[in-house]
Amino acid sequence: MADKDPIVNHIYTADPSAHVFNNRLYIYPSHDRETTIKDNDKGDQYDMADYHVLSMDEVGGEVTDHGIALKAEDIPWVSKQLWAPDAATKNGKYYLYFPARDKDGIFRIGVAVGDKPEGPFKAEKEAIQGSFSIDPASFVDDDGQAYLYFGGLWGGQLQCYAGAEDGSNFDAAQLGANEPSTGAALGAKVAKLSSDMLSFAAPATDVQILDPDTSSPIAASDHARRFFEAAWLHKYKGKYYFSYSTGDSHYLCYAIGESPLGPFTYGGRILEPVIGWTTHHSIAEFKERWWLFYHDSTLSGGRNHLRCVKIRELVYDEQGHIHLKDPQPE
Ligand code: FUB
Repeated sequence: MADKDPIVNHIYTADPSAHVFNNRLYIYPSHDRETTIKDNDKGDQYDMADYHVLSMDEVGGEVTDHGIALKAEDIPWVSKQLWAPDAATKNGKYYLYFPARDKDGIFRIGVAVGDKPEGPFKAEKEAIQGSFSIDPASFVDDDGQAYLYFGGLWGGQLQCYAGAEDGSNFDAAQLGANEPSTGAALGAKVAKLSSDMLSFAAPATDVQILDPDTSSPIAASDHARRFFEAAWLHKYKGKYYFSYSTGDSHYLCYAIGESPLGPFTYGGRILEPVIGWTTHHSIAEFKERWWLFYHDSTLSGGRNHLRCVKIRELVYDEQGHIHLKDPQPE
C-alpha cells in the first residue's frame, strides 16, 4: 500500500480517529453511505447510520474491518446522522464518543461503552449532559485526566451557541446560518471528562487559538486559519497540539499550547486541500513514528459524502513544527 491509497475500499470511510491500544493501531472512522440527498451547508448528505472499527498491526499492513460496532437504531436518543466518532480507554473499558442529531434535530454527543477496542459498544440512554455540536475528540493526559474536544460550524451548529461556552444558550434562529463575520472566531469547545468517562466534570470552555504575531484570538474573517471543525489533541515533547479543519478554506492546521485547555498559538498547516469538500484527521504515534490519518473523496471520484481514509507520515522539525514527511504527492 502506498501511503496515499485508501486503507480500505470495500466501504466508504471518513473522519479517522486513530489510537494505539494493546500495541495495535485502531481507527474509528465515520462510515459513509450512499444517499439521494443533495449537498447543502447543513451537511444533510452525510447521512451515516452505523460505525465500523478498523485495525492493523502496522501501517501499510492488512486492515481488519471488525464490522458494525454501534448502529443508530440502537441509540435511544438519536434520530439520524452518526458523524465523526472517537474512542478512549480507561479502567479496562473502551468508550466510543459520537455526535448525532437528537429527536429535535439538534446535534449532541453521546458515549457508548465496550469491553474491547473494536466494540461492540452499548450506548448510554441519553446524550452527554451539557454536550452540543459535533466532532468529539478525546485526549487522556499523562496524569489520567481525560478531556473531550468538540464543535463544528454551519451544519455542526456551533454558531447556534455564540456568546456562551457551555451550550446553555441554543439559538434556533442560527440553525441555517453560517457564522459571525466580525470579531474573534468561534472556538472549539473542551470539557474535562468525569473519572467514569461518561459525563462532563465541568461545563465546556472555549478553545482559544492565538495569532503568533499579535497574541490576539484568530479573527472570524480569517477563514484560512480559524477553527471550523474536526478538533484533535495530541502531545509531543510535553507540548499540547490542537489541530483542526478550516472548513470552507479546506486546510488542516495546528496550534501549540502549554495546557490541554489552551490557549494555543497558531503553528501552521499540516495538509493542503484534498479532493472533496471536507477534510478531517487525527494524529498518533505508532511504532515510534508519527502518522496523519485523514480522508479525501478519491475513492468515489470526488463525491463529497463518499470518502476514504488514508495515512501519511509526519515529522517534526527542531522547533516542534509539523511537516508531512513526503511533500504533497498530488
Ligand atoms: O462526516 C461528517 C462531517 O464531515 C464531520 O463531522 C465533519 O468533520 C466533516 O468531516
